[in-house]
Amino acid sequence: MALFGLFKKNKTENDVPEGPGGSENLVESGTEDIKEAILDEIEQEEEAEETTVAEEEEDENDSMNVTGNVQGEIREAVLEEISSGEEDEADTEDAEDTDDDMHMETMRDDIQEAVATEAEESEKKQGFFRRLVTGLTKTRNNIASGIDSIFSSFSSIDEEFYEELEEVLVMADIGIQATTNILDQLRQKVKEEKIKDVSECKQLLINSIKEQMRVESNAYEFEDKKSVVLVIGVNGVGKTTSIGKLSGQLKQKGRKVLVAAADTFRAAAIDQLAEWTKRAGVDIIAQDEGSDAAAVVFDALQAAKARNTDVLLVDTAGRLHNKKNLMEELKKINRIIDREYPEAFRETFIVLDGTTGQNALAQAKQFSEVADITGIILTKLDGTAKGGIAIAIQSEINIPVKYIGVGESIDDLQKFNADDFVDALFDTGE
Ligand SMILES: Nc1nc2c(ncn2[C@@H]2O[C@H](COP(=O)(O)OP(=O)(O)OP(=O)(O)O)[C@@H](O)[C@H]2O)c(=O)[nH]1
Ligand SMILES: [Mg+2]
Repeated sequence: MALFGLFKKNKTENDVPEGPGGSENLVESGTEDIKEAILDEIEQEEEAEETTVAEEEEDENDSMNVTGNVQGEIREAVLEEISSGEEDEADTEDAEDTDDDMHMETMRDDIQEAVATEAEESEKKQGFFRRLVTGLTKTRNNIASGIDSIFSSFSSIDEEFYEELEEVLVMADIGIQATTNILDQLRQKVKEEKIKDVSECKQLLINSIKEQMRVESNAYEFEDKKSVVLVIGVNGVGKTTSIGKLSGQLKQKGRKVLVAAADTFRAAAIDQLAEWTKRAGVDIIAQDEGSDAAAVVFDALQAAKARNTDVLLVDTAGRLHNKKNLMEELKKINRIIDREYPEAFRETFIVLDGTTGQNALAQAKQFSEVADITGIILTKLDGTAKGGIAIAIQSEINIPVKYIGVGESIDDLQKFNADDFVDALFDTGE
């Protein structure tokens, strides 16, 4: 891979770029050269790989027997055992075959494990909801207390009532457009259902917000396909952390995960990702600091195909939409994925920092002009007063929020659930 060395930048302590500004230099020269060179490389690599692919695939197939579908099979077997467990147990007592005894022992262990896992999962879910409720405390104070005071001070549903509601929703960062949608729907329902009582209106309002935010059921298709997930966004929003968390969760689900360290600007960025992948127990493809990001992606794509990877997660450097060269780099990465792995299922997640409110909305709009964004990861919802932004994002740019971050540990990235979110926001106690 000496070729890629050509594009490495020799750095001193002082010229390590801090962010998008400094990093532009890395891609200024040689975009086309790299592309051409990569094409040349493909041919050579393919020849070399043909021999290794076969070997690796064999290995991978073996390991898939352990890590791939087998968890689901164990679960099914365990569930079957649970229903017929007692009968089988009686049989085992009579049987003299020690193999059967051992088999039952294993199955009993599996059952215990499954029960423990269920309990753990339910506890985790409750834990998550509690975290969400806590994380949304400030937002809730913004929205719910304002709404409560409107509902307690108005006795009839009139124009002034709607105006006050509008003000509270806009103040909580829900945004003008989302607020208008929510209130239009509310007005319509109030009319249709001939509602006169203000108190009956509150649940309608909550439902109307939930409707705005519902995520399509096929939103997580990528988890079960051979997929490439590109993760983009501005500096410090939580891209690397979210990839770390997601890789751990996918691995726990039995998926074969590979992570590409395509943020090559700082050694620290690569180290940070390596640390997460170590914790998650997944593989990483990385090159030295200063390497061409597209080359890392290229390598990762080859590795993903050769290793029969299920999900390839690509971490990228933080970039501002107005940094032309960085946006070009992003387009190039996209092209390489399209060309090298056209059959892969594609996801492009933009990570947005929930604490930045309307700014996050602007970022999503700007990035969607250069990338085909398929989902949003909204981070740092723990401890922000601006959680209403999730609602604004959903309705204003029509890109679903697929994950939310409510803390820094591996379980703190959760699939977005509109009902949970709005319940936590209004703390309806349901
Ligand atoms: N409280 C909280 N902190 C978070 C969350 N997600 C990320 N962080 C923190 O935000 C900081 C930045 O996260 P990174 O993952 O490094 O962000 P990044 O987008 O990769 O940053 P660059 O690579 O510099 O562009 C870290 O300290 C994370 O621990 C979250 O959901 N909640
Ligand atoms: Mg990062």
